[in-house]
Order: sequence, then C-alpha cells, then structure tokens
Amino acid sequence: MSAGTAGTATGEPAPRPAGPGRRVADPAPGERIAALRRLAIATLDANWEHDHTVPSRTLYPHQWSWDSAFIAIGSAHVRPDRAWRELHTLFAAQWADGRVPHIVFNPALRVGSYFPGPQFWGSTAADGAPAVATSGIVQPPVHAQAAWLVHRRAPAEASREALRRLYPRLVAQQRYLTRRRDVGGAGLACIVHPWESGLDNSPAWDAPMDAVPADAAVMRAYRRHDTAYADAAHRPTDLDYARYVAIVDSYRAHRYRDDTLAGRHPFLVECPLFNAALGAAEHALARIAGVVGADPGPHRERAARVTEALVRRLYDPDTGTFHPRDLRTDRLLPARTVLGLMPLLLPDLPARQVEAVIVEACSPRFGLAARMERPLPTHDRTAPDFEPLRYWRGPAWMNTSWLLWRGLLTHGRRDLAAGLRESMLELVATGGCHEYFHPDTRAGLGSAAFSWTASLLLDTLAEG
Ligand code: 2M8
Repeated sequence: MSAGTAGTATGEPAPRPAGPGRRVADPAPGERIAALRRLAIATLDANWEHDHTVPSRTLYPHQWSWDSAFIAIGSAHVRPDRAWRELHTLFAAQWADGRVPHIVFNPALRVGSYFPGPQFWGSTAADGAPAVATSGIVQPPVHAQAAWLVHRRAPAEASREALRRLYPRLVAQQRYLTRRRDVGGAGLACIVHPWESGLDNSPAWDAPMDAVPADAAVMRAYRRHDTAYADAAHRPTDLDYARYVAIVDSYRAHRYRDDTLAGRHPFLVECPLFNAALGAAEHALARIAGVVGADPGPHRERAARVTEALVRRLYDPDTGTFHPRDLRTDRLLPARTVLGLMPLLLPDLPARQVEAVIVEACSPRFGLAARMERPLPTHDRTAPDFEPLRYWRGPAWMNTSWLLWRGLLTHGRRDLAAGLRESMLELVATGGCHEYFHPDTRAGLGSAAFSWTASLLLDTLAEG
C-alpha cells in the first residue's frame, strides 16, 4: 500500500498529504522529503490527546512508555512543548519504587477500549502505585536518551527547566531497574514479561514462553481487542496471549513486588535491547547531569558496569552476536533476532563486539548495507521460523531500524548509517506511517497511522 492510499485494515483515518493513490516517494528529492514530513506531522497531530500522544487511535488508545520516548524525539523537531509534555505526563505516573509503567490508562476511555485494561492490571491496589490506573510492568528505558535528544534539538531555558524536573525521576527509574530488577545478581536488569521487551512475540522468547503453563482456551474468558482492528495473522496467537495473561497473573498475585521473583516467576530474562538501553541511559544521564548541575561521574561508572556485564553475560563468541539469557535455565536463547544488534547503542562497547555485531547486521540474516536491497527485518531472514507478516517475528519496524541507525552513528559507521536511513525513508514512502512493514515488499501492516513511525521519521529526516 502506498502512503497516499486511504483503505486501512485498522479502520484508522490515515493522513494522505500526497493525495489519493500517489506514492510519497516523489522523483524530486526536496518534494519527497517535504511530503514525508507533512505525513509525519499529520499523523502525530491526529494522535495527540490533550497531554500525551496515543500510539494508535484504534489499537493502542492509551499512553505507552517507550512509545512516548520515541514520540518525544520526533516531536522535538516540530513541537518541543509537546515533546516535554509527553515525557512529563508519563513520569507523573511513575510508581514510588521508580518503575515507569508500560501503559498509563486514559480514564476517559470506555471499558474494553484495550485489552488488557485497567481492571485486569489492578494497579491501584499495589503499594506505591499512582492514583491513575497503569499497568504493573515496564518497557525498555529509552527515556533519558529521549530527554537528552529533545534538549539537544533546541537547548533553551525551558528545556533546561524540563531536564531539571525530569532528572530525579530518570535517576529513580534507573535505580529501580538496577537494584530491584537485577534478579540474576550479575549487574543486568531482568524483564519479567515479553511485553517488557517491547518486541512482544519475538522468536527470542519462544523457549521461555513454551515453559509457561497456559491453554489458549483461557482466552475464551476474555475479549481480545487487537484482532478487532488488525489481521489476526499479523498479531500474536491466542496461545501467546494466554501466556501473557498467565505471567501477569503471577506478578499481580504478588502485588507487582520484585523481591520474590527469583525461583518462582514464570518469565525471567536478561534482554540485550533492554540492557543496552539501560547503559545508554546512564550515558545520557551523565550529559543531563552536566546541564542540571549534578555529578556525571556516577552515571559514567554505572554505564561502564552495564556494558561490561552485557558483554560478559549476553555476548556469544560462537555466533558473534548478543542473545537474551533465560534466568530460569541460565542459558542463552538461541534465536538470532534484531535484539542482538542493539548493544551498538553503547558508545563504550568494545571494538571486538562492535565489529562482530556489524558483521552480523551485514550478513544475509539482516542485510544491512550502504545500499540496502530490503528493509531491516526484526528476525533472521534465513531462519525457518521467520514470518514476514507476523508482528515482531520478521516484519520491519521503524524503531528497531532507528536504534540501529543511532548505534551506527555512535560508532562512526556513516556509510552503513546512510544506507539504513535511506531504507527507512523508502519504507515510509512506500508503506505510509504504518506500525510495521512487510520485509520484502514494504507494504504497511498493523495500525495505518502509528505515532513512532511518524516521529522517528522526523528525526531521521532531520539528520540527512
Ligand atoms: C505493542 O505491545 C502492546 C502490549 O504492550 C500490544 O501488543 O498490545 C508492542 O509493539 C510494544 O512495543 C508497543 O509499545 C505497544 C504500543 O505501540 O504495542
């Protein structure tokens, strides 16, 4: 589908600045860029909701944690006021222990506008939860990096003030993850649900998910909201959802406490993306500390510790890439997914791992090149379980491409970064501001007006 077409599987009004039936990819480069920019701005405007941006009006009508960070990064290019508002609203729902919930529910929406909703999570009964209903889990901590990028885009007294307000909250978020979530005791944060990775049904989670006792029939007791708006073949299965529900049931039964996770919780994994974000956040906090008059030293020390632990715990010299570690078996999970490339975000990643990850990214598994033939997939293209249409099991996504692009820039690989950037622009020019894309044809999948696709497009366009 082209960016200019209107029909959408999700029934969302997809912005059409290019006019019916026209591709945004215009032969004139200036016009092509202007059309992409208009499309991105129209998408973000349509999804703005008084004090935050919804990822999608239909599929995800509340506020999501890492979506808001990505959205702030792009909004900074057009509406810095909204970028800061986005982050402030999210952090206003931070729990007393420092956790930033992965969903902040909009109380104005009807019951059933999303599954699982506020009643399912029951957050307000947990110690230290905010008054507003939230989920009880987190998402990758990309927020400090977002705050830094928003400030760097337009440094001003207002942004310094925003950083002063956010800094203690960002520090508390890191403290929660490094102290309460270090279940393995080795210096990394552990995720307690696949939703915490952001890559919900990635093949990376197949083995630990297979060990979660659940029956797809459980889902008869619930009404899935996602399959009313998206093709069920492009979403996680009912068995996946039964397991998602079972894992939340277990965490909620212990009122979302983290001190008894070890040995009992059904899903405990150290994820390379999550921990790369954790380390990159300390680097960003060191810079923010410099602006707000705090000491950057402890952030640099913590960043170095995360990088060292990430290499020690999650790098496999045999495959030359990073893998998640299942804490229940103490084994690395074998799938080679895009998660393994994400430690490139760390500026202090040792040269050996930088080179290995770039080799992995440039292999036929992911196809990174200075001139890319196809977009970056989320899973190894050569794997037998690669699925080009199903959510995080193969399709191309803007955020994972953007994170790798930032990592390549961090390590001075401008040639490969330029190739990836061009491929991201081509993705949206062909598929529109969709949630994800077919990794061969670039056809749009999922939500047709997805916020982080729009916002990260704005950021990518700005650094051309
Ligand atoms: C997706 O996850 C939610 C659950 O959190 C869902 O499938 O309902 C993921 O793509 C996640 O990374 C994203 O933050 C969320 C909202 O866009 O949707």
